[in-house]
Amino acid sequence: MKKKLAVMALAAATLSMMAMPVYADDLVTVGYAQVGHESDWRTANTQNYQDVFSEENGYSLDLVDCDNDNAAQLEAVRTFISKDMDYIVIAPIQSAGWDTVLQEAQDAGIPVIIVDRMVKVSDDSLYTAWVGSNFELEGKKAAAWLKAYLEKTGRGDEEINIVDIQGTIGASAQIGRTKGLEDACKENKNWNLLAKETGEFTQSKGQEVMESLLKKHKDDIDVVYCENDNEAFGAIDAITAAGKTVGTGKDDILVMSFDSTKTGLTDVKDGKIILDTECNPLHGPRVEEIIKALENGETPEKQQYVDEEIFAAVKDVESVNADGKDYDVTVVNDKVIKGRAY
Ligand code: GZL
Ligand code: ZN
Repeated sequence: MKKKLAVMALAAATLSMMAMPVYADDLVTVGYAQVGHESDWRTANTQNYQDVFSEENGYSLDLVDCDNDNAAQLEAVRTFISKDMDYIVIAPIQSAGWDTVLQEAQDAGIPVIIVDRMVKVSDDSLYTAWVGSNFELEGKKAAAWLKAYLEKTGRGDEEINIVDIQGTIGASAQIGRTKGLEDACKENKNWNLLAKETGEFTQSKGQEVMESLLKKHKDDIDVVYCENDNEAFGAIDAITAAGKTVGTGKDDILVMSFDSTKTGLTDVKDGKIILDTECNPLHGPRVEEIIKALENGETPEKQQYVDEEIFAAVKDVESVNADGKDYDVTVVNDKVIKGRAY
């Protein structure tokens, strides 16, 4: 009887040990220097990292919202270094200016994973891996769609006046999307790029810039190329407030956008945005795979691009070709929006 009691006591003690909360020193500590909270895309990206790098998944996530402020972002990274975090993740507001602090992280022996946008560094051994989007390809896809759409609707030879509401200047997302459009304007002699102005990836700035462009270019604007959905929302408000129409027809201003957030795709379904090129914010799981590989002493892939589609309000163009690859165009309806994760 005594022996049985002893066994039961041991079992109870073992069970209670297993139920013990995971102590901080068991968690993998991750510092994430996040761009800010400027857009719906950014909100989805932040939520995704909080979902993936949770305590129950074995992580302690220190996410700092740097509010689009470069100095604050460098400071956040230096704080992570002083806290000796296991991993540092950076979504760089700007591409430039990273060599020094990345060297400091390397000297401290902390692997750095760059996500979303890219850094321009003298030596890419300064970061361990990168997961993000090919922004120039996004721009090429959007421009290829516009060319096909104009041809399909009998406007292939028409003079087309375009304004570019750019993202945050110096962000690789802005650099790539602007380049995709500029190169297409060089190729298509009848496309005129009337203006490029930053909308900071925000709705309020997008509206402000659109208002000033309408004052300056009056009825001459045919296409507004917004480098993210929040700018497009602002531009649409400005266009309609000026008594003009957005849409898909010859007399409408055609609004193009990037991100393909649910709100953006709702405007596509309603015909207010004619084309929305996806930029996928949900790369938390890819980053977790990289961290798991590093935890196991493996070497992760240096660069990983996320997969991205294109969404249209009209069915005239079924697919586009960019960088030698064909991309199907998805016409947006309620079912498409219901199936979207962000
Ligand atoms: C792109 C990302 C951009 C989004 C914007 O990967 O960096 O920043 O397109 C966000 O919505 O502000
Ligand atoms: Zn703010």
